Amino acid sequence: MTSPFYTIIGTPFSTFTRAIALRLTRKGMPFTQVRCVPHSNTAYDNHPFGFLPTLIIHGIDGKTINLMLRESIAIARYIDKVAPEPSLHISPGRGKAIIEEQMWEFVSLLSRKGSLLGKMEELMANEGYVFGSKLSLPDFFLFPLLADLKAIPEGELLSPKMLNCMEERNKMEARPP
Ligand SMILES: N[C@@H](CCC(=O)N[C@@H](CS)C(=O)NCC(=O)O)C(=O)O
Repeated sequence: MTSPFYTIIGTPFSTFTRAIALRLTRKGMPFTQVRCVPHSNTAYDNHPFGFLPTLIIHGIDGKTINLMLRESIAIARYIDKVAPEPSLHISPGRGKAIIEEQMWEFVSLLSRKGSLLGKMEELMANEGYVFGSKLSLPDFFLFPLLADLKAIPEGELLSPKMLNCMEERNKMEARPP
């Protein structure tokens, strides 16, 4: 058996790490995970600020490289490049999306101020997923955040739209990629 080509550095409790792990799983890309908390020695060994996650790409074009890739958006873009299918990009003209860049815009805003869920909600469609009735990349960033909130008392304040989004996520996890 060949070893997985990728390693994720980060505890599964990290929302950003979970977003990336979910994405790799959805794309059928095997990986190993080194569990560590932010600002631990392992985190600093792999990230200049000691943040999570880092994706270690062990090989490219048959050459061993062990490249460390940081920043969830950069990692998500790399995953999409090497595994374009199943596509998780939004389709302009379908659902709420007009141009594809809105997908990266949503993820970037969420990464900076994910706590302002009310504001994020204003950008979302009304049919289950972030951009409409089709699962797309931003959902992978939103779901771990909602799951964390659901687990604490503040979760009671989640709006019907966000709860619906959680519901869709549960359905997604119940079916194969
Ligand atoms: N911009 C980074 C943010 C990652 C991030 O904030 N990760 C959290 C863990 S979920 C972290 O390491 N926080 C440490 C800190 O803020 O000091 C990314 O997109 O990967």
